[in-house]
Amino acid sequence: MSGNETKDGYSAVDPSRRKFLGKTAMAGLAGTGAVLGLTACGSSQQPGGKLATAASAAAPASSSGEHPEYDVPPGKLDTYYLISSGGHSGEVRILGCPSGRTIKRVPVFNIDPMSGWGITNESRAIIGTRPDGQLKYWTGDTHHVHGSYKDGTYDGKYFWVNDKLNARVARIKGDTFDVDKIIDLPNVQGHHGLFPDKRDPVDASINYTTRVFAGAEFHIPLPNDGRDENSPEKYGCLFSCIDAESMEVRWQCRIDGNMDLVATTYDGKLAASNQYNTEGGVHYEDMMSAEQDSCVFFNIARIEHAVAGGKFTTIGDSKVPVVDGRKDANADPKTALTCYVPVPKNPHGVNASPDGKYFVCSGKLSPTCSVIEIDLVHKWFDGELAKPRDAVVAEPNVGLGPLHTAFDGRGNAYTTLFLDSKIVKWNVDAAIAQFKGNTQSNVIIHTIDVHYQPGHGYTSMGETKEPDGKFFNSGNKFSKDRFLPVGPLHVETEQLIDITGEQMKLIHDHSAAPEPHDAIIVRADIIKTRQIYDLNEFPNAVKSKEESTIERNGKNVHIRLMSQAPAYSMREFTVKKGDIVTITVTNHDKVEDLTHGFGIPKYNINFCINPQETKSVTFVADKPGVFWCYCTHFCHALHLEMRSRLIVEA
Ligand code: K7E
Ligand code: RUQ
Ligand code: CUA
Ligand code: CA
Repeated sequence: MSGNETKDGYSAVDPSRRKFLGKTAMAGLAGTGAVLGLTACGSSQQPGGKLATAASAAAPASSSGEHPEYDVPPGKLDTYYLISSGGHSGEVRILGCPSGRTIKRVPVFNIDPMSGWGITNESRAIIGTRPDGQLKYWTGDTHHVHGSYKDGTYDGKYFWVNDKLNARVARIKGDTFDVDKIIDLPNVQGHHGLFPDKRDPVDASINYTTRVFAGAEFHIPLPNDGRDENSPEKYGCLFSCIDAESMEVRWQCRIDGNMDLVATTYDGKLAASNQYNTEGGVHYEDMMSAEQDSCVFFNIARIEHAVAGGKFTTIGDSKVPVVDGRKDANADPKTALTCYVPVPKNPHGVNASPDGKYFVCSGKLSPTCSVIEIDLVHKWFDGELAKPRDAVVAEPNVGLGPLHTAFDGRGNAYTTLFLDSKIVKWNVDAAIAQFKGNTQSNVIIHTIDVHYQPGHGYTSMGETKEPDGKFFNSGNKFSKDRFLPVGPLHVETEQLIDITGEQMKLIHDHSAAPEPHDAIIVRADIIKTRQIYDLNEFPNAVKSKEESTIERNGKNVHIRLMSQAPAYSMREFTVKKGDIVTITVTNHDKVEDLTHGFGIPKYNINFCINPQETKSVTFVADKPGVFWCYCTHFCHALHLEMRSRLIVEA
């Protein structure tokens, strides 16, 4: 399971920095926790922190009038949407950029009493329920949000987000920013990286997203049925391909090692994932024992050809075809489904350059970024490249703890340095020249302090063919002294950086509730949202006063309501104790933003209904009495008066 067949390329690495992260140094550091920057994070007294603070004082002040291009004064709109994951909050957030203002929190894998996500029948059907009626899951961990593509740029139709915790994929509609589908990935734990394809690998007329790829980070026994927990050879990780429209899992590919993040090429032919645990280790010491891990490439057309030709197995109860992408089964490049490109140990992050030429794998435990040329990977698959490592065309030293890389479209890369608490701007062509032996090549252009320990960084439109090189946002894992303290846990920071010039300029800090990972910055004109819903989209809509009725069928009672400011269509409705009650509400208001709520005291029910939308809830009327159902969302001068009585007879 080791990916260490070659060590070439190391000659280009500055030996002093290499030594710093040599095996012995690493083991020592690991013992103190310093390897992950934990000592630095806990204290603002350490030198790195002080330096960083001093530097920030000299940074341009935000909204001071000095930089009108960053100002979003009252009454003006942001020019970008920043669509961000929310980590273990389970949600996705939408911010305005450059202001950093939060515009919407989209409930995804969590429960949200404001919208009723996880409470209404419709949302519960999307999340999925168990036979006993409980939600299947009400926790999640979102890391990576990516949008659907058309002609190499966002089309604003869909956004997908991963759930690392319960191995799911959710789809968010770009017109309403609601989730419309959630699926489970079979035989996977730790679904981490996610990326849509950008065009079809075979059919040139399909220049838009039709697949979404998902990497699995944790090895599990396949099948994971309790029999093989002590048989390492039975453990494996699967790479999954999901149909972008139907959201069905099309196929999975079993690999050697694990997967972390995912990237896709602009030609649609390849997807890749960085691998930090090619060792297949169970403990972290094992996971960092090898000098090299890899970036595994998937040849999509070949995999789908194998699936069509019946060359697959299935695992456990799952019907999803699984092809074999392990090294032993893919020794001949000309038929291989996968290509494992060695990179220095424990890489984190793989990002596609907007010119379509390169993938950059950040080193994490190595101070390097590995630049992989896509054409050379294609050459390997064609049998014309001696070994996968030859696809690495640069490996510049960029600083300590490189995690994620973004691009400005002018040939420069911006890498987050977790341990150094910096963003480093470096030039890709210069790095390639240096790797070829040009010692005069100036790779590093500028570095800037961020506060503190950045994870992801991403640029405006930087993951499309239309990068505009205006903004870079740094998602920092620790804010320490940047905001008023609120107890032991501090809020996270995001820092917006101007990348239009040679030097980066810090624009402003904004707080970010724990815990965003990755985000994308999408030009505002690409997103086309709707003002109101359409009554006809909802099969259970209560369309008129005549349809607003109470229907009884044995113990099942269906109360069909309309809301229209400032009243519900029935002033009271009576049921009997023990009845199974469904309340459906259609909001007949037609004005955008005229949303009503519906809360039932003591029944733990609360949701809101947007203009022309229909939602329903079902509960057992187990408590007799009078319950004032009231509008929980401020809607009208008579909002407080907007109520009805639920009467439960003993
Ligand atoms: Cu680096 Cu989940 Cu994208 Cu977080 S991962 S930082
Ligand atoms: S009342 S306007 Cu609860 Cu003060 Cu709302
Ligand atoms: Cu209706 Cu508040
Ligand atoms: Ca490793």
